[in-house]
Amino acid sequence: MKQLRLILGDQLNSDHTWFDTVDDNTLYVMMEIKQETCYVLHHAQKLIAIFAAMRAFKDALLAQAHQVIYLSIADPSNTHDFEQNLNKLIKQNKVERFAYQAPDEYRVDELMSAFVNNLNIPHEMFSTEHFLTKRDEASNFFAGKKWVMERFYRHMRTKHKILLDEKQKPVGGQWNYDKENRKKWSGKPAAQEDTRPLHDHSELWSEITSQNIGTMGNPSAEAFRWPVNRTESLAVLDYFINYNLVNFGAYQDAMHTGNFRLFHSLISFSLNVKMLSPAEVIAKAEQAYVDKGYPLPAVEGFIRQILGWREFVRGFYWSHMPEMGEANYFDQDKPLPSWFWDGDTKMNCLKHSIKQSLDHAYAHHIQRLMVIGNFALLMGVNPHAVHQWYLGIYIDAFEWVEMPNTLSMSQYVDGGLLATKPYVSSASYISKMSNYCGDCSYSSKTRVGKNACPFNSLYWNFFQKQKEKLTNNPRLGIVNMQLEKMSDEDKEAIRYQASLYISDAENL
Ligand code: FAD
Ligand code: DLZ
Ligand code: SF4
Repeated sequence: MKQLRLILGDQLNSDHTWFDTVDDNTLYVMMEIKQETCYVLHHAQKLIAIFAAMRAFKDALLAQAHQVIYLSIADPSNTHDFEQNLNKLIKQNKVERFAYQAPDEYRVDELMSAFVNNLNIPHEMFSTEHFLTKRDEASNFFAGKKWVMERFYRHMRTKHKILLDEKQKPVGGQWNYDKENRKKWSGKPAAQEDTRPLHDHSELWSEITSQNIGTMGNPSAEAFRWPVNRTESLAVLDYFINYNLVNFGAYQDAMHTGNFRLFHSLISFSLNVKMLSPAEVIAKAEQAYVDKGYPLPAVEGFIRQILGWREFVRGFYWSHMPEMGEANYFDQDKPLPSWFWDGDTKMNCLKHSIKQSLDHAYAHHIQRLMVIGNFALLMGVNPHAVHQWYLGIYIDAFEWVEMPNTLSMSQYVDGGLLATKPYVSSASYISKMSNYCGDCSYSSKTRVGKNACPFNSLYWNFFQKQKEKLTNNPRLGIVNMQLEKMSDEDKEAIRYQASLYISDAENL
C-alpha cells in the first residue's frame, strides 16, 4: 500500500522509528511554504536555519535510500499551503494512506486535524518520539491544582531516575540549587570563544528573498553560526558539556556587554527542531557530573531547564490553548516602540539585548525575561504584539514553548496561572546582574528627574496602576508595603515621570 508521510520543519528526528526500515512504498514529503514563513515576521537566520536543517535532513534520508519529495521555497509547483500541496501529491502519486507526526503547535495541529478529517484515505498521527511527557501528562499531574514547576520537576526527576542516589533521593540532599546560581559575571572565569563554524547560506538566502518574504535581523554569512544538522548539533552540545556546563549554574542569570552567551548552551534550536533529544542532553549532563565531578548546582540547574521547565511549559501550552492566545489580564494596548526592530535606543540594557537578538537571533533567558519582557510589561505594551515579536525573532521560537514563556510567564496575561507574580524589576536588578548600567545614558540610581532610568519610575507606576489586580498577591507583600509608605508627592512624581516616558517611547 502506497503511503505518504509528512515531516514538518521542526520534526527532524533522525532516530524516529519511521526511519528504521526503508520501503519503496513509503514516500516522505517535506515542504518549505509561505504559510509557515509568513504567519509572523521572522528573523532571517531563523528561516535560513530551518530550511538548511530541513534540506540536510532530506539529504540524510535520501542517502539512506528513503524516498523523499522536497518542495523548496522557490519551486514553481509549490502552492505554499500544506493542504493544497498534500492533496496534489496524494492524487499524483496515487497515495492510499497518509501519516504525519503530532504537530507541536496548536494552529498546525488544528489545521492537520481538519485536513485528515476531509481525507477519504486511511490516515494516522504518530508521536514525534521526542518529548519526555505526553501532551496531557502535566495537565493530568496538576488536575485541579495550581501549576508549580518545582513539583512537576521533582516528579520528573523521580520518574526518570535523574540525579537520584541509591535511596531514590536527590543526590546532594536537595532537589534545587537555584539560590547558589545568581552570580554577576565580571570577566572571570573566562568565557569561551564562539567556536561554532560560520555557514555561508547566501544561495539559500537568495532563494528566500526571491520569494518576497519579509524578515528582520541580520542575514549575513558572518553572523550565521547555527547548527543545521545532527553532527553540528552534537558538536555544540559536546562543547557546552566540556567547557561551559561547569559554570552554567553560577552565571546563568548574568548579562554582559562583552559576551552575549556567557555559559549558556545554545542548544535550543537543535532541541526544538528535534536534531537533539532531551533525553540524550540530560544523560550527557548527568554523566559529566559523575565523570568530571562538575559542581552539582551547575548540573542540576541545567538539567532542571530541560527536564523541568521545557516539559512543564509544553504541558501548560496544551492545557491552556487556545485561551492563552487571547488573554490580556492588565488590558495593555500600547504598540512596541519601532526600535524593537533596530535596537536604536539610549537604554543600554535594551540596546544590547535587542541588537544582540537582531544579530544572532538569540538572547538568553534573563535578557528575554528581565530586560525586554520586563520593559514591555512596565510600558503597557499589548502582550500579543510582544508575543509576535518573540515568536519571530528567536531562533528557537516555536509557539508551544515561546507562548507560555512570553505571554504567561513574562507578560502575566492570565493573572498568574504560570508565574506567581509579574516578572518586573526596577534598574536595581539589571544593575546587579549586568554591566549594562555603567555607561548608560540613564542613571540607574534615580527614579525621577532628567536622565532617571525609565525602569525605576515605570516599575513604581506599574504597581500603582495595577494595585487592585495585585493587592492580594502574597509574593508582593514587600512591594505593596513600600508603596503604602511612599508619600503622595513621591507617587505623583513617579506617575508623572513614567507618563513622560510612556508618551515618548519612540525616543527613549
Ligand atoms: P540554556 O540557558 O543553556 O538552557 C538549556 C535549555 O533549557 C534550553 O536550550 C531550553 O531547551 C531549556 N530551557 C531553558 N529555559 C526554558 C524555559 N523557560 N522554557 C523552556 N525551555 C527552557 N525557549 C525556547 O526554546 N523557545 C522560545 O521561544 C523561548 N521563548 C522565551 C521567551 C521568554 C519571554 C522567556 C523568558 C524565555 C523563553 N525561552 C524560550 C526559554 C529560554 O530563554 C531559552 O530556552 C534559552 O534562552 C535558549 O538558549 P540556550 O539553548 O542557550 O539555553
Ligand atoms: C517555523 C517554520 C517555518 C518558518 N517554516 C516552515 C516550513 O516552511 N515548512 C515546515 O514544514 N515547517 C516550517 N516551520 C515549522 C512549523 O511552523 C512547525 O512545524 C509548526 O510550528 C509546528 O510546531
Ligand atoms: Fe537599563 Fe536603566 Fe541600567 Fe540604563 S540605567 S542600562 S536603562 S537599567
